[in-house]
Amino acid sequence: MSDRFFPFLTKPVPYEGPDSDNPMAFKWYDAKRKIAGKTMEQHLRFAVCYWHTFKGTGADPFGGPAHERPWNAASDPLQRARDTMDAAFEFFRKLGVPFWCFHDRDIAPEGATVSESNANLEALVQHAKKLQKETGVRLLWGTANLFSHPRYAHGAATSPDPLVFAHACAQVRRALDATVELGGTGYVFWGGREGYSMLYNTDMKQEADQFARFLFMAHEYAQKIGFKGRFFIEPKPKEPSTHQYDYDAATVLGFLSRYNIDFVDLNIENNHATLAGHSFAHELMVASQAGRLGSLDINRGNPLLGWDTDQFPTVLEDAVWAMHIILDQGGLKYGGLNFDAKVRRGSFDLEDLFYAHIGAMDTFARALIIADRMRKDGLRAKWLAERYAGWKKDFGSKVLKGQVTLEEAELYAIKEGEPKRRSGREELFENIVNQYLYDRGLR
Ligand code: XUL
Ligand code: CO
Repeated sequence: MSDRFFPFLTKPVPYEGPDSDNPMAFKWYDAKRKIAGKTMEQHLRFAVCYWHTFKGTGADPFGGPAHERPWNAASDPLQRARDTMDAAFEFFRKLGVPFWCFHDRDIAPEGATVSESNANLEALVQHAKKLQKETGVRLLWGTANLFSHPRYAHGAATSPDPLVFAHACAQVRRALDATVELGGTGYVFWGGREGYSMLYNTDMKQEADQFARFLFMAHEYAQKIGFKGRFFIEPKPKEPSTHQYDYDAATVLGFLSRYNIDFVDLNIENNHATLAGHSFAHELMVASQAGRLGSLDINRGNPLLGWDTDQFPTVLEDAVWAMHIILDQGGLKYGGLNFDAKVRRGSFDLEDLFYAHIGAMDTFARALIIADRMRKDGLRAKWLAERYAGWKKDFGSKVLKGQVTLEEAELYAIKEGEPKRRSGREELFENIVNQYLYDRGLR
């Protein structure tokens, strides 16, 4: 493998441990280190996202592209796509991540017709296949970009125009082909423009029916071509639509049960959780408790800005919650931790791409160590057992078994009198958690 795009790094990023001052080394992520019976690599299943890291330009509503990338030099769009992919695999290998994720239009340019777009995609999928073989890097999940093209202005699967729906089907069909061809274990549906901005011109029930149908059609096709992975819906409350249909985890779970869809799990993103007015932990917990937490997009928002800033995740406590919940549910079988994050407009050096990923991987590796230790010490399990102890015995357990009527419950209340009040101990628990995060020097 060449050093064509990142010549400043001729070897993969090494693990040097928490005392290292080398910015191009891991302090916590030690891929082969075993924690709770599996290696860090197996637990964390890191994936680099293609769109932000290789297609991101630093553009924002106030200014156009600000990042010059050497892989964008060729004038022919297909050559540019191949160069970008070569750069991406050089980066994956040097960073030492096992997986990557893409949208169809990230890896291959849109053509003038559906057939031309399909041919472009197929050419780049074959290139990716070769690079995957050379590097050992695998595909975590694929998806289709159903939001950038002007035809999707009123939505894709939820468009009022069935021909737009057909175009969305065409893209998903080929993106599924690409995912299967590259061995991906997940396929993501992020709502994009599936939502609305005014009710005078929107029939919500009609659009929900369309979206459900779309999922059934995609599922049927995926079965036909031998897809062995899972579908994931990625909730987001707003942006670009004023009201996105996949608002949050609870809304998506409600939609799935309303249409009896059992073949879709959730891909939870931190910044989408905070846009919905939730914490990352809340969304992860809602999905996990329903048995539907499939994958995570790890990034973070900025509490001072109200939009999807997609910053790299560096907040340890968020990461500890994520790893705690993942360990509690026995891991992520089909999904992983995808960096849906971009470097800031002012961070335009190629080195910044490495610093961003290294810091985020270290944050989650450290979180894994801490969450494992908290679980081994039985911290949350003990707190929950004490708090809900009443539901395990006598009256409580009978209620849960459906053996108590409303009148019998009243009799019990009369007989027992006022309940003994118990403190929730929030401040104490915060102190103990802080000891794990900062004081105990867990390594
Ligand atoms: C947009 C977003 C997407 C999805 C994939 O907010 O998160 O990049 O992750 O379409
Ligand atoms: Co995302």
